[in-house]
Amino acid sequence: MGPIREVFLVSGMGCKACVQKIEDALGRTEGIMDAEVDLENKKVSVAYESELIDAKKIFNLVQELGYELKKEAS
Ligand SMILES: [Cu+2]
Repeated sequence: MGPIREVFLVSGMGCKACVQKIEDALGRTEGIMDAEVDLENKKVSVAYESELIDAKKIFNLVQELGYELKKEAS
């Protein structure tokens, strides 16, 4: 299986420094190929290898930074 891309809602972000913090932390994490934060819409798009990392770990990681992730309502 290749990487999957998922979009999550992020709460608690206020500025570009928040965006940078989240993108840096996710970008350094094994299994995550790419993370792009959309500050205006409070979303983060994450491409990850599901064999190496799962959504729960990504949630925890972002929570440790002081933000809250949620699954996007579909
Ligand atoms: Cu900020």
